[in-house]
Amino acid sequence: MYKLVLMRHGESQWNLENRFTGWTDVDLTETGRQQAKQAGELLKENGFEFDLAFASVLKRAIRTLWIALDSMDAMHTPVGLSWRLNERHYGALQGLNKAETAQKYGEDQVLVWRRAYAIAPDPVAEDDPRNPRFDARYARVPADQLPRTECLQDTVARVVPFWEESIAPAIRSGRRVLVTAHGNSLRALIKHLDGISDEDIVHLNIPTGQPLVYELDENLRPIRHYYLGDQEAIAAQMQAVANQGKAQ
Ligand code: DG2
Repeated sequence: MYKLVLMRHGESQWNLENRFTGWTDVDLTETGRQQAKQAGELLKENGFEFDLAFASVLKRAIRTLWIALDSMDAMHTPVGLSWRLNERHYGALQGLNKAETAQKYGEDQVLVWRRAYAIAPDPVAEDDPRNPRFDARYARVPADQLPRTECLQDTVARVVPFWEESIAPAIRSGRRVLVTAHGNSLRALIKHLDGISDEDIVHLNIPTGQPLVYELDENLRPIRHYYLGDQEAIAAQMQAVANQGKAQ
């Protein structure tokens, strides 16, 4: 049996301000840094050690990983960064406040934009500074793969190849792997791992800074999964994520 740990980054500045973030490279808040530290401590207390870690190329995920590894006294852990683990590109919504957007367009529309599997928000314009083609870190990504908006289906389409080509082979070779990424890039990966339907994935919300352990069989099929830590607090955090799209 293999164990894989998935973790959404700690609270970011735009999580705190309740703004659609996507590929915007915002940093952690002080709370987010504390969450990352506590997550590392929790992993250590529970006997977890890692041979390899992966993160997106966004600093909220990278810093979460650094802080968690630091608090495990494991900063020597090799790290692989990939744009494929980036958050879903939230298109023209990036930067807008989620509650204000719900007041303007209605909660149902915001739920569609946040959670519908195959409906993407409007894209940013070709010359919009939020277009990733202006960001040097994506210079080597083929232009036709760089998104100007994404739905979860699009995110699945770029996350799953990274799972197949990088994460899964590492696990199969016996390496103990930690992945720090984002609410929606992790929802994409979990949808694939657990075979969750397009309808049911709508209800999955991932809390910030909480290690999620997946036990996998020899074919890397999930046997069970569980969050480490205070289960009531985690359930409340998941509900709070769901509520971020409410008008109030
Ligand atoms: C959030 C997820 O991403 O937002 O892009 O706003 O995980 O990087 O903080 P993260 C964003 P929701 O889809 O939950 O609204």
